[in-house]
Amino acid sequence: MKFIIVVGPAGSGKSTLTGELASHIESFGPVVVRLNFDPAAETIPYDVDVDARRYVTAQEFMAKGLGPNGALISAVDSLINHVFNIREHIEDIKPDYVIVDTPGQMELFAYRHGGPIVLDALTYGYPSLTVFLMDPMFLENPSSIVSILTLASSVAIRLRRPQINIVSKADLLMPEVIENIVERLGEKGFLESFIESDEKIDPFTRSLMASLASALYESGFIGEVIPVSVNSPETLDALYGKIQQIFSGGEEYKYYDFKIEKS
Ligand SMILES: Nc1nc2c(ncn2[C@@H]2O[C@H](COP(=O)(O)OP(=O)(O)O)[C@@H](O)[C@H]2O)c(=O)[nH]1
Ligand SMILES: [Mg+2]
Repeated sequence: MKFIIVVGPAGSGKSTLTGELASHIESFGPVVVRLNFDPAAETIPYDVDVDARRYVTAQEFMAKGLGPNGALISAVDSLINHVFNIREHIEDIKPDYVIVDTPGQMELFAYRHGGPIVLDALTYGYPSLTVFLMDPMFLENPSSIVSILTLASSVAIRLRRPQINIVSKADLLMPEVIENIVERLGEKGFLESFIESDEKIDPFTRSLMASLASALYESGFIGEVIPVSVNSPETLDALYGKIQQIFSGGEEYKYYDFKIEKS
């Protein structure tokens, strides 16, 4: 059993990808559990196999007087009391993969303690990796790219798992943007020269961005970024291939160093 943890900002396409990737993997034979791990989810675009809301809902905490954000944080924290039962439920199904659909409030995973602790308890003893979704709107300019990659790196630091960074909803991107930006993000010096080309950035911000970009590249964090659209089986296949490649590495698996060698 292997866990694929789907993380990304609200609306980035996590739930849609959970459903479509599960069906895509199942078409090759493996058994996949779709785990809704969002206690505040209202509508879910796939048939949930195991649902955290059976144990905890954000609504319960709102009924006690918390606002929506506080209620979600408390609900995720209190999932720790139910993780054992959720694991038992999953283990009964004996899946090959579990796809974990998480809430979009990034503070849960990038800054707070509760998110990583609950995910560690959920996946304890099993291989797991993170798929981080970046919405196409974050590719519009160098500032957005550097800031979403920095957020992605915060998640990697907190979740401490191999991480695949993808651009979701790739069908919404012009082919030129995929070819000239997305597919080149992992090339040495690409992001720095992209930052350099934006004349509207003041020198201080430019220097900070260039330093971040270079650190993220040198550490291996900005490597291949995979464009994925749920409307394109080829892109789902590319993602599934990367997932299999990481899991097949066993103890030696790469964390995220997928640097692109320029040919
Ligand atoms: N065009 C397009 N839209 C998508 C894709 N994936 C998700 N969406 C849309 O993006 C919106 C947010 O998706 P959702 O899965 O609910 O995002 P979540 O909040 O991260 O779980 C929905 O309207 C989806 O239909 C995709 O690959 N292509
Ligand atoms: Mg969702």
